[in-house]
Amino acid sequence: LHLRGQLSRAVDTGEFELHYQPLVDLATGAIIGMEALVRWREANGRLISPATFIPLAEETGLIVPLGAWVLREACTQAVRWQVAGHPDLVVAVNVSVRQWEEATFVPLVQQILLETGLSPSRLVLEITESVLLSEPVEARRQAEQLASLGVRVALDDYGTGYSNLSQLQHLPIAQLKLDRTFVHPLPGGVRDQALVQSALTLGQALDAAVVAEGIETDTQLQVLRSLACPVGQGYFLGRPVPASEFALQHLQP
Ligand code: G
Ligand code: G
Ligand code: MN
Ligand code: NA
Repeated sequence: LHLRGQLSRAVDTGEFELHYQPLVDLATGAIIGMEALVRWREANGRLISPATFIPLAEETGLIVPLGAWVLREACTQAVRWQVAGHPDLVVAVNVSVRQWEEATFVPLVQQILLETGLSPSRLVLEITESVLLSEPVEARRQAEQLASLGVRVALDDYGTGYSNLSQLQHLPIAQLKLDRTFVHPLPGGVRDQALVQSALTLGQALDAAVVAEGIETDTQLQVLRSLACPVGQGYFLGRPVPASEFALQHLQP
């Protein structure tokens, strides 16, 4: 109850910041973009993880204004970096079910693209399979609207949800983000690699680039490269860090 009040106030006073984690082309090692991850900086300087406050923000509906702030801030930052000499960077933003189901979600995305000047093709919206659960037809229609704007939709935490292949077949997804539970056991055994391979095959069938999440070791990276996984993310490639640090670590000319 106390946290709820603090969260509500924090949305009003803007106590949030975004950290950015690199998305890497595994064949070349080049940075292709970054995922924006929200953090709550309390007045005392303490950082609170989204794992703590996102569920509460979803419950209370505060995720709607918070999510709009995240989207606007991430697009603004992406344009800054593009203008600073990295025109091809894409920015990935997490969208919760509650936001996705707002009737005004697509117009909001359009408005933020217009305001910030970010090219629609440089924005990736990460949704989870849970958006398919309650309103699969509506989810598909909305994903098609976004795709027709040129915005790309990624399926986050792939492999942990309940979507079936026929639902995925009709969803215009540009990226399949393979959950880190499939990356963690690598090199593992034949079965572990076969699961990753099956996600890569599915990605090809759906014309969606597979992003391996949670790469923490060089060995995991090498296995994924040998399997020709196109994109990776994880602590071994770069931790989520504030924008200034991201630029120092990853965007040096
Ligand atoms: O960054 P971290 O691993 O602590 O994030 C924990 C969880 O919070 C992840 O599931 C991540 O997707 C989610 N998350 C991080 N930032 C955002 C955000 O801006 N919006 C939403 N909806 N979820 C986020
Ligand atoms: O649910 P989603 O995939 O958006 O979650 C992203 C979260 O995963 C972020 O909170 C980020 O901090 C976390 N994360 C990113 N890279 C790694 C990693 O290599 N290992 C682990 N355990 N978590 C990671
Ligand atoms: Mn994500
Ligand atoms: Na994930």
